[in-house]
Amino acid sequence: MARLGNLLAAASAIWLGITSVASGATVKGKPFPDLIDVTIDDLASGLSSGLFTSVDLVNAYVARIAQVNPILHAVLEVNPDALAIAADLDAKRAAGTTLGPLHGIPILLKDNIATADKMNNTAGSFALLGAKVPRDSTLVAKLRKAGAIILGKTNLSQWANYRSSNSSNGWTAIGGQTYGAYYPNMDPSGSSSGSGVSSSIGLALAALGSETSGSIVSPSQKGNLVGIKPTVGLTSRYLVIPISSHQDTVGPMARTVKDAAIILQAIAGRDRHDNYTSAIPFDCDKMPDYVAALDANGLAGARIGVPYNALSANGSPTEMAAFWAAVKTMQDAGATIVSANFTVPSPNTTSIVLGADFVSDLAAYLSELTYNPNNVHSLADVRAFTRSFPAEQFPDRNTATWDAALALGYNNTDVRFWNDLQRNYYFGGEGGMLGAIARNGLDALVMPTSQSAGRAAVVGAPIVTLPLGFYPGNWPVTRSSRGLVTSGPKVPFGLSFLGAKFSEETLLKLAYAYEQKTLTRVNGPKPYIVPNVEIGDFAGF
Ligand SMILES: *[C@@H]1O[C@H](CO)[C@@H](O)[C@H](O)[C@H]1NC(C)=O
Ligand SMILES: *[C@@H]1O[C@H](CO)[C@@H](O)[C@H](O)[C@H]1NC(C)=O
Ligand SMILES: *[C@@H]1O[C@H](CO)[C@@H](O)[C@H](O)[C@H]1NC(C)=O
Ligand SMILES: *[C@@H]1O[C@H](CO)[C@@H](O)[C@H](O)[C@H]1NC(C)=O
Ligand SMILES: *[C@@H]1O[C@H](CO)[C@@H](O)[C@H](O)[C@H]1NC(C)=O
Ligand SMILES: *[C@@H]1O[C@H](CO)[C@@H](O)[C@H](O)[C@H]1NC(C)=O
Ligand SMILES: CC(=O)N[C@H]1CO[C@H](CO)[C@@H](O)[C@@H]1O
Repeated sequence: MARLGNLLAAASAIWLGITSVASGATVKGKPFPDLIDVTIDDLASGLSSGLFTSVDLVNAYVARIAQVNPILHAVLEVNPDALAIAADLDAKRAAGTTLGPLHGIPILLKDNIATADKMNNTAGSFALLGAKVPRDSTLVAKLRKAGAIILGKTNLSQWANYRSSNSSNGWTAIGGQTYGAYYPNMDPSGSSSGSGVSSSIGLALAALGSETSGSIVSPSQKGNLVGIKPTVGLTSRYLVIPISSHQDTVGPMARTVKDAAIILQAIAGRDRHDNYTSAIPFDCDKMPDYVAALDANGLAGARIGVPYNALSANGSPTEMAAFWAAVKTMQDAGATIVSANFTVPSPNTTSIVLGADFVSDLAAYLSELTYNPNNVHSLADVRAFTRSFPAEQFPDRNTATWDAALALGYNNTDVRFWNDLQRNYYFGGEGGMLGAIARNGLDALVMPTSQSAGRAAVVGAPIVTLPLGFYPGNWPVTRSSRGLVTSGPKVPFGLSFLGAKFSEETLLKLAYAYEQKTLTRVNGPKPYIVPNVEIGDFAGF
């Protein structure tokens, strides 16, 4: 039973704008980490020792969502079956069965990853509200098999930021505007906005996001998080609302490298429903062990490249100073730092690949629906719906991205698409990061996360981002066109390790070593808004 007084006190503290960081939390009198800091290992040991149950955990997370969602709009839906699933997993555990490393652990999903249950999968659009899929997305099936509780769906930039040229990060017609937790009215970045915010303040253990170009790494950095943007094809996209089959990928957004690695392990692997997964170079039953790869001394002997000529001359001096300090930290930890310039320092990244893919890939997703309440079968249908449905806020938020995709007049089966795709592969490959890695025999490249996404995106290569630093407490506030705070006091930024395709094991090893040396997240400033309901408010009553 929730302690109502406690909940109300917490809610009013938040309304008054008081930072309410709980500390020294206990469960049944025993010290236990706050849910903003808790790890999978912490939860697994609390669950297996009987300190609390998954039902307690779901109750605590649902109460936390209720505390902050009226302000942050990070969560779109809570799974109405979450408590029943938790009770079932508690019963299995009591009977001696654990399904896997995520047994009884609540995870949130970006609202473009479909589940065959009572929840919707909308990309934040009323066009898809009420639509049904034939089965769980492969990712979700794998999470359930590992024992995870799908706690709910997170808000996002609508259509994963593939609709409008003048919308805002984290806005959807269904969920409204998501805000980041490190400063009032903060731009959460996107498009996995709600996943980043939820993971940053512990509305679940972690969340999944998706990335076409920057949509995991960018909101991860704004949430002071570890984000893995896997190689395209390492994780299945079946029944994930697409932008681009050539660039889309799904990965974890978590608070520690180890938690992110555990979740990646659960979701990686081949899927006959997604042909790109057949590029996985490992034997089916011999996927890498991403958790065993973690090594606190993993930087010793590593060759790390810095693409000097691809770093932006306009990069923030605060971020760049932190970046060069991080490079020095890696060197001090035994890494060899190599100058690894790109042969094409600033490519023309104007490309029709996403637009042409979207025309084909969206139609393919819609054709999978077993119930399609608004009868949308193509991009043209979705565009017509959006422009005529008032809550979609057209024309204040336009459909310029779709207008351009449709104006192409062709899709990704056309030879003109092939030309552009090859050009992209050159910019990301020989002319960009993959060429620099191969020529210099590197384990990874490093870049500030705000500059890392584009080159990896066009070639489907992986990135692991983790906390690098924060803007100083007296930093002036800057705002985007719709008034969101884009930078300001204590707003976090990240460091990216970029690697060859399917090199996640190496990237995670390096990121873990850097994390353990620096502990930037735990030592840094806390969000301005943190729910203060903890497991102890539920366990033992
Ligand atoms: C999904 O959308 C339908 C239609 O609006 C709504 O009735 C239902 O409550 C939603 N599901 C959840 C879990 O919120
Ligand atoms: C995968 O490729 C095969 C052969 O090209 C094709 O028949 C099949 O439809 C593809 N499957 C998907 C899910 O795209
Ligand atoms: C790499 O690029 C930087 C910046 O453009 C330049 O100063 C440096 O000389 C280049 N290094 C090599 C080895 O070409
Ligand atoms: C950039 O690429 C696009 C797409 O191929 C092309 O239309 C445009 O002319 C190019 N721009 C420049 C400056 O080369
Ligand atoms: C893609 O283009 C081909 C060739 O014009 C066409 O036959 C096909 O219907 C198009 N597919 C979609 C989803 O628009
Ligand atoms: C967004 O763009 C459309 C035109 O494409 C315009 O009508 C609308 O006013 C713009 N909204 C804002 C807030 O600028
Ligand atoms: C779970 C939850 O709080 N959902 C909310 C998402 O945002 C919309 C619009 O702001 C609310 O109506 C929902 O209640």
